[in-house]
Parts: sequence; structure tokens; C-alpha cells
Amino acid sequence: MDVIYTDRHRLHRGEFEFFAGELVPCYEKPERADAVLAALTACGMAVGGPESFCLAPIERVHTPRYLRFLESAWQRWRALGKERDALPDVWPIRGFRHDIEPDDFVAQLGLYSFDTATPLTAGTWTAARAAAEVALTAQRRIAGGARAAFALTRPPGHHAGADFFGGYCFINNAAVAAQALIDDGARRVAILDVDYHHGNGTQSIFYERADVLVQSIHGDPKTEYPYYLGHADETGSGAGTGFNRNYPLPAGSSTASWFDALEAACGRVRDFGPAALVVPLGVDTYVGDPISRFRLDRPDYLRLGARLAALRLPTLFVFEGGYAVAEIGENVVNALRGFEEAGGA
Ligand code: 6XA
Ligand code: ZN
Repeated sequence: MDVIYTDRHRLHRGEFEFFAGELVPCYEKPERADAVLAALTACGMAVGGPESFCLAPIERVHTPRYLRFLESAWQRWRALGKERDALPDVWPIRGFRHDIEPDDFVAQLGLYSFDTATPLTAGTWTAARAAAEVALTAQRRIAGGARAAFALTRPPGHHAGADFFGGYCFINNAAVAAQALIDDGARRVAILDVDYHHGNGTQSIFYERADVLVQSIHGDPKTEYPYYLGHADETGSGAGTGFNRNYPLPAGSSTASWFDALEAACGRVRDFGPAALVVPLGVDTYVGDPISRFRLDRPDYLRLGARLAALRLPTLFVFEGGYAVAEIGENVVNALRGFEEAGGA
């Protein structure tokens, strides 16, 4: 299967994040993508670079105001005399105004974000934009008739909404790719997010849409990040009613129950009849992941890939989370190999 990758991801290298009130080294680090690339190369997968794109396909998913903010953020932070990464410290929660953009840079940082785990750094914009180009290049392969492609994106994307960043994500790579598939003529696209964390950004972007089915299997938000979205009763609204499905599972759930959820989600993909499938692929479902609590083991990713291949759809995998760096490459390779060996590509 075609793999798209760029080493521009390394330009985004956060130093610290807040984790349960403590400043700790970022879990989301360049070594993650480097490890995946090494594993893919070792097993002989063809790796290509991204094409260039203007902002238009990214603006189909994100607001111009938000993208302008991201693009200029580092320069404005530097102009305040700052050298370390930018992190927000105030947010406009319930009852505050979101329609007026404050002039103050830190206030804007809060307007456009939702956590303290996602440092904005000197190279964040370049890396995030390059990741979107990786996803769009992989999308073009699918639109051009490829059976499958893997976008090795970093920073990840599925927590980023139309106008906010968080959860290590700035641009929602999978959403940008799904929208591009629609814009290239697909009547319906299914997204099946298998990362440990609920894809809140993707859900919010497509929540009122009937042409993009969004499903996510994840740790129950009552105890797991991102906490405030991802419950089973969130099924879409307006025209999108019935086109959003969540499968929250308790932290510590068995692998058997995870695959039961996958089976239910695949059944809904089949019934929806999409032209293509987008899979935000996080491997933080791995039993050894340092920040997550499911129990999938290495061979389980082969089974995941094989199950997705059985849907017989053009399939675009987009890399998301996974923090057990020593095993991350093997787990991603297994998902893609499982797909290929089951006749997927
Ligand atoms: C912040 C946890 C962010 C989780 C990011 C992730 N404390 N999302 O892996 O899929
Ligand atoms: Zn995750």
C-alpha cells in the first residue's frame, strides 16, 4: 500500500505538556512517526512525499479565522519576547463570548484551544500544514482509484475542530481528507476512528451532515480524555441525525468487547454504502500504551486490518495516536499488513 510521509513533521516538537497538573515531557513527539516510518520501510512498503496544496481544501473544514491565527501564532508569541512553547491559560467557557476575537494573544490562544497538553511551537504551523498535505496526497491516490493508502501524519488531527486545537491536534487531517473525497465526487464517505480517544473534532465537524458517517470506538469519556464528548447518545443532529455513532467502552475493557464494537461499526459502514472509508488509525489501544487503558496486543492489529479489508472499500488510513514508541511501528505495520493480506490492497 502507498505510504505518504514528510519529515517536516519534525518541525513540531513540543517540550512540555500539562498532565494531571504536572508539567511533563510531551508524549506526542517526533520519534513516534520516525519509528512508524522505520517499521514500514523495513517491511518494504513504498513511501512517497506529499504534493503541495493551497489552503482551500483545509478551509473546507477549518475557519479562515482559526487558520490565520495558527499561521501567525508563533511570530506573535515571539514578539511578546517568549522563547518557550506557547500554552493557553484562560478559556471562554459557558456564558462567555466566542464571536468577538480578543486582541490579546494569550486570550486568542484560549479562544482557539481546549487543553494545556498541546504546545504551539516554532514549527507547528509548517508541520501541521504538511500533515494535511500528506493526508490530501493520500486522498488523491484513493480518488484516483487506489484501493488503500496510509497517510503517516504528525501532528495528529482528530481532536481538532473547525476552529480549535487540543489533544495534540491542530488540523483535522482525516476530516480534511474525507471532505476532499466528497469534493472529488464521492456521494458518501464513512469515517471509522479506532484511536483510544474519542475523535471529538471530527464528530463536531460533520455532526449535522448526512453525507459523512462518523463512528468512533474509544475509552468512555466519563473517565477518559477528551471527557466532554463521545457518549453513545450523540447520534448527530438536524440532517445529520443518525449519522454519528459512538462506541464508548470502559477503560480496561477486554479485546473481545473492542472487536464486538468494531463489528457493530463495520455493520453500520456496510449499511451506509459509502464510496470510501477513512480510518483515523491510533494504536494507543495497545496494552502497553502509557496514557491509555485498552488491552489490544500486537497480533490484534492484524485482525483489525483484516476486518476493515473485508468491507471491500477504498480505504484511507490516517495516523493518529499511540505513545508506546518501541512498539508503535509494529502495531501500525500489523494493521496495514492485516489489511493487505486479507486482500485489501
Ligand atoms: C492529553 C491526552 C491527549 C490524548 C491525545 C490522543 N492529556 N488522542 O492520543 O487520540
Ligand atoms: Zn489517542
